[in-house]
Amino acid sequence: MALTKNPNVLKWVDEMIALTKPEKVVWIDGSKEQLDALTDEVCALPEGNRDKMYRLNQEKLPGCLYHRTLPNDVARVEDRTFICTPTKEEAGPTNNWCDPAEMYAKLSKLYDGVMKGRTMYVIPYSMGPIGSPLAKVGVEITDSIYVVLNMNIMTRMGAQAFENLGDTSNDFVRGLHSKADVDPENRYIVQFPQDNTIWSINSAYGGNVLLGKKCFALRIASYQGKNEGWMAEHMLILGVKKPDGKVVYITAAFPSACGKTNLAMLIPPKYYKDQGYEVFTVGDDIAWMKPGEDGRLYAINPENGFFGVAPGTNAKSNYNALASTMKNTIFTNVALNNADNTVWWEGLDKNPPEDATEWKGAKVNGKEFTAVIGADGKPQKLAHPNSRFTAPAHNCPCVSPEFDNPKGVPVSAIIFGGRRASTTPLVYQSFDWTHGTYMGSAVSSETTAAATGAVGVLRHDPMAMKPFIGYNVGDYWAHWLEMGEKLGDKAPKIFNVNWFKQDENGNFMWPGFGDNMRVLDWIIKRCEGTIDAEETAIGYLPKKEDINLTGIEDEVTPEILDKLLAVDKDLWKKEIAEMRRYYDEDITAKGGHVPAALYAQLDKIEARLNG
Ligand code: GTP
Ligand code: SPV
Ligand code: MN
Repeated sequence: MALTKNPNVLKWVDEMIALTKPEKVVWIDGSKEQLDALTDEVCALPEGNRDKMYRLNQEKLPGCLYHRTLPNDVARVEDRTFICTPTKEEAGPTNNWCDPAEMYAKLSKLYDGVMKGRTMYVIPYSMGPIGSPLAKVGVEITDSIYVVLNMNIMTRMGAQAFENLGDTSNDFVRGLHSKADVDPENRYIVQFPQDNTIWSINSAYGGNVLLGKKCFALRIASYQGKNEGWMAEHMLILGVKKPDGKVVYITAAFPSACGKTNLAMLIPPKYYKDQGYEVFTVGDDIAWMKPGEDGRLYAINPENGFFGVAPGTNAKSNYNALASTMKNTIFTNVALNNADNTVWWEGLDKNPPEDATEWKGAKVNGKEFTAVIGADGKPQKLAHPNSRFTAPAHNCPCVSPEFDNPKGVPVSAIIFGGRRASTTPLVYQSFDWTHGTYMGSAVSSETTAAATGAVGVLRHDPMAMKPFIGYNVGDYWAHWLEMGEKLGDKAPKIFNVNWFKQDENGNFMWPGFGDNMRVLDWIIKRCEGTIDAEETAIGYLPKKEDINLTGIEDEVTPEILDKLLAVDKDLWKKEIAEMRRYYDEDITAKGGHVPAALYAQLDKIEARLNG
């Protein structure tokens, strides 16, 4: 039975039924009874069925489920992701583009009758706290129970979202998903920003199919934000409570699998804990930000859960993330420990289970399996490098008391970062918002397993949004500049960090994880204006003595700190030359609208480096 009287929703659902021709239509109200029944159904599927999910050890991991996707369907597919705007220029040079009419026609053929013999689930959901002026409603149609159960964790799902939409509004995002035959040759992840519409077909994994996440909350929302005066960003949101009781909120944009979840849930080192510092998580992946009544920038996390990278997560690296996965969590493409029906992944501990099922489904002796060198020259892996947990945010021991605050939290600092083996120092601050916008445009990072394709290749990833900007990248930068003008002297300060700088032997020089608190400490003091800095050609750098190393003096010697904070002029001249080439060739020459103010920043940095 339809859960809404809203004629816009009903008309669209009818059209999608006519197109996909499901045997049955189920409206997802979000009730426990309904979700339990769907869980029973999907776990009862026969072994070998590709939709099958498994209940894990219900004593050790109550409410937890396990699923494996097909080996060709384990990450976002950027080469099959499209922004379909009326003109190619509106999509700009960072996106694949296709004419909307052409794409609708092509995909309609693939969707025609695709749900014959299947059940269609209609999922109403809210991105952002119900009732928040910053929240938005979406409806996802899918033929996958796995999607329903994940959306239940990742969003505020169910009938309440329709209450928020009301009986007449047409302001909701229409998402159509079918796993179809999970055929990689016909896999498409398509956004139509002008129509508030997303069509996804032939995948059953993560950001390709949980349409509230990257497709809506970044690609569609970035376009909405430009038109409506707010920002949708690939950023974590955290709060640092200081000994004086004040909480400072910081957002940070790092590319996929570059440390957002880890930073968002950071546990301060002993030195800081002893003084009373605490960190609270508001979000680990996406921030929606809008100026508030007091003129400051406020951020909400549109999501309600964490779709986090499993490998590398352990009690030491990210205790809070691990604790978040102990109940009501869905694990995807990790390994099974068959001895007790629990999960395992590389980096959880040093003991791969002997009786294991690896991520592709083969039963193996985990110890022997991981001792064999694979085709990539590295030990074989039991869990896929992009295996993930889907965990409710309220499971997190350090979830912020402001998590559901409809107003959001006021942002004092914005951080950019990426994986850079060289050149980029541990931390530096922009001279002002415009320079900070330049810094964001200049983010580049070594690629990770979060998207298909080569790993470890340096690529430009402006604002960590390369795969997620739903319109012309130059117009997006112009929007950043406009937001800065609007915020004026209330704008957050902008910083850049690099946890991944390497020594001559390829080892990370900075311990990272909890010790990143030491860098946040410097950032907070800079925001409060209580500390000086070195003015360099690229921005403000910390004075050596201002990075607190109490407790890690042996690990981070003065020589290492020198290297971490070094600004090598020759490398930076190359960096700036590459940025000019990027603006000229990759962006401007391809219709990318680079704002003059950003070219002017390039000129200024160049002049400072040569001066
Ligand atoms: P997405 O969910 O894909 O957007 O990723 P994310 O940005 O949330 O990345 P996440 O926090 O899951 O980290 C991914 C990988 O980076 C993990 O393997 C971590 O172990 C590693 N990592 C995170 N923080 C640090 C750090 O401070 N130093 C080092 N060396 N590695 C880190
Ligand atoms: C990312 O790749 O940045 C993710 C995972 O957060 S996914 O939801 O698959 O996009
Ligand atoms: Mn992400």
